[in-house]
Order: sequence, then structure tokens, then C-alpha cells
Amino acid sequence: MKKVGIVMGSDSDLPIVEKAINTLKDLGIPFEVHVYSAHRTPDEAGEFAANARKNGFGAIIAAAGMAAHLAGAIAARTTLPVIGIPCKSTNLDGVDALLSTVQMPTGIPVATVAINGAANAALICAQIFAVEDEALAKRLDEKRVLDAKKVLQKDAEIAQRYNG
Ligand code: RP5
Repeated sequence: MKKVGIVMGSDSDLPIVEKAINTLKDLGIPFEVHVYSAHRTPDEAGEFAANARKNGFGAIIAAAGMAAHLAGAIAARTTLPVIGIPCKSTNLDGVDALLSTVQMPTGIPVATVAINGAANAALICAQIFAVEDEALAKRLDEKRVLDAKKVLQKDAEIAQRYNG
């Protein structure tokens, strides 16, 4: 199976990114994690993106906060799917990162998830890989069933507490 590249702009993004890491682990998808910044280490970020396809990656998750140009800078250097996670930091609640990540010019797309939406970033990668991987598609189906059961369990608990 191809790997997912997970790149974050700073190790301060790791608490958010861990949800993507854990989701990929749960689904048995190989990954590699790096800290590269579009602004502080632009050469390393660019080289990682430019070589990603030949290095066995099938998709890249890029997480950054503030003026979050990492996902776009990576997308500029590869035609692999790039999923951007806008990270909440500082004073603007992540809206700064959301707009910086999502507002890409035509031709260089970044599939952007919600602010701090790291689990969904991993799931998008999984769903892309599952187009050609029946076993992974089955694991995704099973996860959906399990997640639904958890919601129904919560419904039962809340209903018992409030509905007499
Ligand atoms: C961004 O600036 C990073 O992605 C991080 O979200 C934010 C703050 O970085 P640090 O100053 O904590 O390294 O580039």
C-alpha cells in the first residue's frame, strides 16, 4: 500500500495532528510524519513534496496554523492529493488558517477539512486509497457501523436520563 505523508508546520501542531496519526494506525495505513514549514524550512517542505510520489506516498496531509501556507506550498510541488488541516492557534480561532488553506487558486487544489479536522483528513486519504483496495474499503465500512453504534449508545443514555 502507498504511504500517507503527514507534514505539520510546527511540533506545536502535533496535539491536533495526532488524531490523523491514530486514525491511520487504526485503519492499518502506513504513514510518515515530518515537521516542515512553508516559511521556516521552505526548501525541505518543497523537496518532500516534489519527491513524494517517487518515495512511495499516495497522498499528503499538511497541517498548519496562522498564515497557513504549508498545504498550498506542498500542492504546488506535487500532483498527489493534498489534504489541508487548518490548525487553531493564537487569537483568530483558526479562521486565519482556514482561509489561508482553503482559498487556493484554480489548478492547485487543496482538499481542506474543518479547523482541527485531523481525523477527517486521515479518512479522506483512506477513502482515496480504498478506491483500489477492497480490504481497506471493508475496514472503512466497519468503522462507519461502529461509529453509528457509539452514537446510538449515547442516544440510549441521553434518552434514559431525560425522557422518563
Ligand atoms: C504555523 O505557526 C505552525 O503550523 C503553527 O500552527 C504556528 C505556530 O508555530 P510555533 O510558533 O508554535 O512553532 O506555522
